[in-house]
Amino acid sequence: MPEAAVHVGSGKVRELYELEDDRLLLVASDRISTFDVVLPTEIPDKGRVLTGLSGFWFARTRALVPNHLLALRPDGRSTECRRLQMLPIECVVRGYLTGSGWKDYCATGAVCGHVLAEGLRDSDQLPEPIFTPATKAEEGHDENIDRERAAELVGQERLDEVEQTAIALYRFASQHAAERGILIADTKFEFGLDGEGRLVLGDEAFTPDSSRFWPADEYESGRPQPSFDKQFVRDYCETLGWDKTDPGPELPAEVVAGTRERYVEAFERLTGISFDEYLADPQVVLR
Ligand code: Q0N
Repeated sequence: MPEAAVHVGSGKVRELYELEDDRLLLVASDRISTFDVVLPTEIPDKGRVLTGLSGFWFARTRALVPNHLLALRPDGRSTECRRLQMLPIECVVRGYLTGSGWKDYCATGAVCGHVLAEGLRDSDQLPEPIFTPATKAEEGHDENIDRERAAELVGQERLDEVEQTAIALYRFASQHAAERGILIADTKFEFGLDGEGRLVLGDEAFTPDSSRFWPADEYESGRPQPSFDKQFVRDYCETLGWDKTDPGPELPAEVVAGTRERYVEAFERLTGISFDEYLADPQVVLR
């Protein structure tokens, strides 16, 4: 990256820089967050795992919707992207009832205007995946909104297109993942528009940071599920009596090593490619 690269955005664990010719560089760090707090200890190669997975999915979903990916850099953690005009909503698809969807259902019987059957339990699979948009919060939590509010933000026609596209993406990836022992409970997309007003998938796609991955062999509805990737970190944090406010705790070496292994395992199961091969040449995920 050039020395004086203009920084155009940052997430908790990723950074976005300007490149020439209306391109951006998205760089995934090895930072990890839990309970919404970024921890002081990094997970080696986490950013590479997420970048490789995202590239894998972008390459395989191009027929469903074009995406912003232009190139993966040899470092395995940096993606050159097309600069888009981003839509002002978070596009969430849920195949299972958990997290804020479960909370909203318990309080109202509905999630983002989808009225669901009575008597559903924590982590139940939904009969059909549902599109549950949210606003982009600068600070704190995104707020779930109904489709009426989302249509005010992006227009009804565009919203219909986004909903159809997001559900199709979720169906494709969740089926692929389930065949490999990973349930994708829900996932978040960010879409933008290109210069011709075409819908384009941006950000990252179907990574463990943008989705909830659950180990299929441990799935049991009626209770919260273990996280495929972050469960060691959560379990360790729960032993400390930490109040889950910033700053978070340092992680011991065995928790770091076990967590790195889980990220690499998710990568290898989902892509069918060895992570060492990815490190040697990140392009392997695009073929
Ligand atoms: C953009 N964000 C959201 C990455 C995600 N292709 C793009 N063109 C224009 N803007 C964006 C993208 C993308 N992706 C997306 N902000 C700007 C959040 N960021 C935070 C930093 O890490």
